[in-house]
Amino acid sequence: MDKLSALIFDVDGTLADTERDGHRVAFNRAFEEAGLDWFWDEARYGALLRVTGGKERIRLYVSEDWPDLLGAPDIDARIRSLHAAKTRHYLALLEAGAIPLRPGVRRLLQEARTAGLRLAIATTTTPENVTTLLRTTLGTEGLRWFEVIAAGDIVPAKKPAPDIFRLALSELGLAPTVCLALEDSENGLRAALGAGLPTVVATSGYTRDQDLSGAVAVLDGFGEPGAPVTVQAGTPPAAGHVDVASLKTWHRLAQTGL
Ligand code: XBP
Ligand code: MG
Repeated sequence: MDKLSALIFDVDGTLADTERDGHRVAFNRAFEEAGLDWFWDEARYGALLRVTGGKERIRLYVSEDWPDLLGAPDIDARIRSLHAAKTRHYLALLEAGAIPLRPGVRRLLQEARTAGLRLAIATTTTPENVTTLLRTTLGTEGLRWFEVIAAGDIVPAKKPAPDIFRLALSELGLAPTVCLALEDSENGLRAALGAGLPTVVATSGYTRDQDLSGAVAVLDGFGEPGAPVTVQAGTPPAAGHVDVASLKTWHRLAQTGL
């Protein structure tokens, strides 16, 4: 049976609950700055989240609400420009400390490093969003905890395609059987499973009602000592919160079913 060697983390919704009060707010600020009367409320953003990638999400919105714009000769450039502005606003939110790590994430990362587990990231979001989130929450030292950061447009197909997880595995030089993916959403779970990765899902505000079948465990977060997680599917963590021992148990169960 293969020993667990590495954890591959998703970012948005997994390391931090970034969507409702982070990315969504940044999109709306970019629209306002561009003089557009576009506004994504929480419910609409939740629906648009079915598409990963900020530029792809803007295009989906345009196709639904402003379909005539899709034919404009400069539509690609306008989407890129809007998304660049959105990223600027999102980075400003991160620098202001507006987006903390989810409870238990810092503890779990430190425990994983102490246990000698290698750490990587596989995310759809823009690379600078990742490095800035890590730096503003874990410091420049924390940024170095991750050997691989696979992010954004670096792959042709975004989640639920497995490309970004396959890239992370390739850069780690590891087989999926010695790794565990940590995700928050159905798109992310499908991507990780597509890459052959056993996957633990910590649902976030927008994802707890999604189809998360195939995950080795589905929880409402990572928990902390004294603040146990609620288990939606799979074997509950013995300690009540996610720790390295529970990750190793889930990894073994994914391989043996026992
Ligand atoms: C989540 C996404 C990203 C973010 C927005 O990525 O789908 O598109 O919503 O970031 P993941 P960008 O869950 O894989 O971390 O605007 O930079 O795409
Ligand atoms: Mg996610």
